[in-house]
Amino acid sequence: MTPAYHRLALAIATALLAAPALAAEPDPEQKDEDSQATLKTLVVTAARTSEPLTVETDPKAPRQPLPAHDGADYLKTIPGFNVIRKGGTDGDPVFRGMAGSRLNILLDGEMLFGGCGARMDPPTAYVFPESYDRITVIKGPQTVLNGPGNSAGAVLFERDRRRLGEAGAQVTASGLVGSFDRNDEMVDAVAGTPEFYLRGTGTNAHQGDYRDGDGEKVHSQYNRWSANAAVGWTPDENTLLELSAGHSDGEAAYADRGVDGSLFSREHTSLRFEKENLSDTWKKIEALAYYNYVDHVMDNYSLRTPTGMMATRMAMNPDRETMGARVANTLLLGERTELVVGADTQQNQHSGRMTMDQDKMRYQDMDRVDDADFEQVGVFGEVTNYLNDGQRMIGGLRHDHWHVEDDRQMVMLNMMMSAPNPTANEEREEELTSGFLRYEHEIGDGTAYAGLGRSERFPDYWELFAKESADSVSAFEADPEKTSQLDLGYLYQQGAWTGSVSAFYNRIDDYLLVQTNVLKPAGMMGTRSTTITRNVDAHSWGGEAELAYAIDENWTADASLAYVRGENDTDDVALAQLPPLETRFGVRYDDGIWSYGALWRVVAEQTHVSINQGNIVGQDLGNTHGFGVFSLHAGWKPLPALQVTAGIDNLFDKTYAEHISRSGAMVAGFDQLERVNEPGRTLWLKAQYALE
Ligand SMILES: [Cu+2]
Repeated sequence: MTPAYHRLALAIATALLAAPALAAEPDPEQKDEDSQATLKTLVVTAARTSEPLTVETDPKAPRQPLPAHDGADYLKTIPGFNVIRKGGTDGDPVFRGMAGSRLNILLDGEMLFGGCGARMDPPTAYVFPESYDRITVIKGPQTVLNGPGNSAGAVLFERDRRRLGEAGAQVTASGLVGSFDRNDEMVDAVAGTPEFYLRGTGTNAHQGDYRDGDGEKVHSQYNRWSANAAVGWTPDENTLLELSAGHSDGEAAYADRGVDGSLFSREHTSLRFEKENLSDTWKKIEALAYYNYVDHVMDNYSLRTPTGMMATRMAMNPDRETMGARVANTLLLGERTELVVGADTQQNQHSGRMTMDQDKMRYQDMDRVDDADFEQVGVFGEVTNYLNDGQRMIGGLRHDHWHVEDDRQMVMLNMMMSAPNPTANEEREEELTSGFLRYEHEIGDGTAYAGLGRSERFPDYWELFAKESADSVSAFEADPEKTSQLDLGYLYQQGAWTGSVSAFYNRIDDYLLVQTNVLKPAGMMGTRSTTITRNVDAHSWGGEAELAYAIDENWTADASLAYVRGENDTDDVALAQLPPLETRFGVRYDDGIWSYGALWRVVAEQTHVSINQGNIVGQDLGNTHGFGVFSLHAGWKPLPALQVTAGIDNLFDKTYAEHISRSGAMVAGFDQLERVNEPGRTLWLKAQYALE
């Protein structure tokens, strides 16, 4: 579907779905409650920790700074998160300095892996946040319910599903305009009866090339759209069966490399079944089966002009097909003990094809060649035991079986050279165990917790297939990474004060380090430079702290801090790609109708670096200076269901780059940047409407 066609389809869908909504007679009490739930926070500047290790945030709420319409940028308002910037969108989320598959990203329970060997499409590149109802972050290896390997944490993008109280419809719509030709549109509509519902969601987002504080243009334009439909059957209060399907696509310019993304297509289908209160003991069963297909094209001609060494039109077209399923049962074992027990599995197949001259040989006419096949089956159990009203013990254990096949006959050493794959057709199996135990205690007006967790993470596609090893052109034999972590924290709420501290210390055995600019002998050619994966031992520690104070009924002040420090113990150097100390100060006025506020984000210098070392997304480039960014926002809520917000991000037009962002590439028509700079002064205006 072309974007124009898509926008038309979106407009028609809105009109059709809005019609019954206007006719439906809403229950005034319910309306009020729901509208408040939908449009509660005016502008999110720092999402708060709600319970031990958990941060929940509403993706439909406006946030500052204005995020790109993708999953990674929305996480930036959560202390501890950073994004490795590559261009205008599709950045990689990093939590406490941990990137890639150290952070499990689940889309309504589905596992999704990008196709790009050069990591242009992290899972969050396929997320359209406003089409979800909730983003939840669970810090640390302190749950086993959300798939294998979440050593740094899990991020859940979720939609609410509930039985409609009466026949009718609910529509939420929003529109946003901003600097650099930015415009976003979203509509999310549910219509039905108590027995059946139909939900349709559509999003569209566009941004032109932004300018940094110096007025320098950054190659960063993008277009993204998504369409989702779900049909649900809810025969009674306790039962839900839903079939959903969706398609999304986009294109994005990259400032950090020689190609852009001209296709980010995702097609998915899922079937889910949920039943509650099956018996006094069996409280719930959830079952999910899903299919995800990701098709990605990167080229040097769709969004730029091929020049220099790469003057021919080149394209690469990887894809990945993922199928998965999950079942979980919640059992009440006695009055004080709850057990969640289940299993999950996923299988994914990756393939690729490429052309060095699209004019002579189109990639579309070539066969796709399989290179990697992953299979994982896991079983898990998590117990919560309420010792008494103020004390809980929570523990979990999971076991994963992995089977991976190396389908590559040849390994590409660079665009021109390839070598026979020494691990061609090899298979490997791995049995991995993860678990945790946590104690939570309510003391006075607060909750304290301490947890010990261990996560065994199987290497991902990028570590295993997209890199070489130190002594071979294949890294297929890299060892799994083992993280042992202590999590400590305290949440506090009394009178006008709210606060929390989450701290961690970990030891990581066989940390999968990715190192660039490694020289290897190349026969007649002398040496060549390559990127390798190797296992090292490491440790890291740090945490986040948040404090908010309600000055009076309308005024609130808040502050947050995030810090992480780590060492690569094998090489006795800094653990690379760690963001520097970051603080945020906010002040806000909100009388229910009018609101305004300010955000001052201050980031320290970072000198604790290891050049050329890092993760599957980025490597350290060197030290960075600190910076401060000041932003203002305002909101108006004339009706419970209507809200208009606006903001000026980076008011003083500061030129700066995040420490972990990628280095700038040579792009014809653009100045090369040392790092991909963040946008300069950005104005935005957003309107949201919730109709029942
Ligand atoms: Cu790519």
